[in-house]
Amino acid sequence: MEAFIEKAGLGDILQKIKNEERLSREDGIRLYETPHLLALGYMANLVRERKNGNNAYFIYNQHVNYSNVCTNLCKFCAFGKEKGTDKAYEMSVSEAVDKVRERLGEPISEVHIVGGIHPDLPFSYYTDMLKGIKEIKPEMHIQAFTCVEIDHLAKIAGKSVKETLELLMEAGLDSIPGGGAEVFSPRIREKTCPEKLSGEGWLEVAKTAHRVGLKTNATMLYGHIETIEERVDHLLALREAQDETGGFLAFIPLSFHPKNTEMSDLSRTSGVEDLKSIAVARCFLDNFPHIKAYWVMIGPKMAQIALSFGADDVDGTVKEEIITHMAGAETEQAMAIPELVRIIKEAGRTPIQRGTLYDVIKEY
Ligand code: V47
Repeated sequence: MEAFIEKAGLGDILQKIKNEERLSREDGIRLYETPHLLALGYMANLVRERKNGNNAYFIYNQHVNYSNVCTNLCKFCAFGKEKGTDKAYEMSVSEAVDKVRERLGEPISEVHIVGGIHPDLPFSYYTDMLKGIKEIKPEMHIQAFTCVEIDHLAKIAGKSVKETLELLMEAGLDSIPGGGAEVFSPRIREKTCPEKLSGEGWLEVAKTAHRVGLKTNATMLYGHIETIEERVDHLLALREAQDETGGFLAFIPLSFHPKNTEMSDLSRTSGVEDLKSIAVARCFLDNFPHIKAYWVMIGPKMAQIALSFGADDVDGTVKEEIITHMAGAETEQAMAIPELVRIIKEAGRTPIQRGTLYDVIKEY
């Protein structure tokens, strides 16, 4: 394989990876551009096994999308709806808490809560939801509100982001999911989500969260109108932020789903693009402990193969995924643990059921 990588013109990058040297922006671009998928995968796997051995993580989690009402109405999103329109919905605090109550009998360790940028729900709605969940299940880890939502919550609370995060933590917030990052490039944001918090703003919220002791994830929405350079710049910005704070747990590339969006003329991402996004991220983000292949977006079969291309996590049981399914995902809305264990074992990896912070709950 190493002779093959040499022949593919990537020998210098292989050397850097073996020596644990940091890749440059130019290296990142070359990795995205290479047609030699196996060469890229081999290098990503070296990093993956160095960092995570043969472990492949999953989590017993549940998603709750409390409302799709959104003032941002991003062009790539099929989930967000204007308030008062046909398909707009919002749960009351007790309806959101009931979503957790309905499944109290299951050993779910994490609830993942996100919604749109709602124009008039008060700050107390969010803190009451967190408190309500902790009241009925104190041990539940609450991973909630993207950096974009946190920025909005600070505005409605009339407080700084730091103070807002502290209030949310007091109410029960344990960590922050990686959504809303999209592509940090101002060009892409201007064209696809002009109303949304800027890339710089997103990174500032994430770093503030890290400084008050919250772990967060990071994502990148790929496969629409972004260039390879813009993808690498996104990874660079994340790597720099991680150097500063060390608070990111996992990076999750999100494959663009065009159906029912204003960008529905675009195609779905290909398998090669999906694997490249995982593998380049694994090679480039040398300071991120985990790379997640989100089976809901790329399908369980691709997530399984991704475990040999840099990924060490496939997300989890999920249940009731809405955001990707509104945009045409054909995957299931949930996966049971025996199925997650089976696909991981068949990939030759050791299935580890984890908690949110990658604490080991059970090895299979
Ligand atoms: O914030 C929106 C993206 C995100 C589309 O942190 C779309 O562990 C594809 O962030 N096609 C929500 N993507 C999902 C997300 C996530 C999922 C799983 C785990 C974690 C984690 C985070 O999905 C949104 C947005 O960036 N998105 N529309 C679309 N049409």
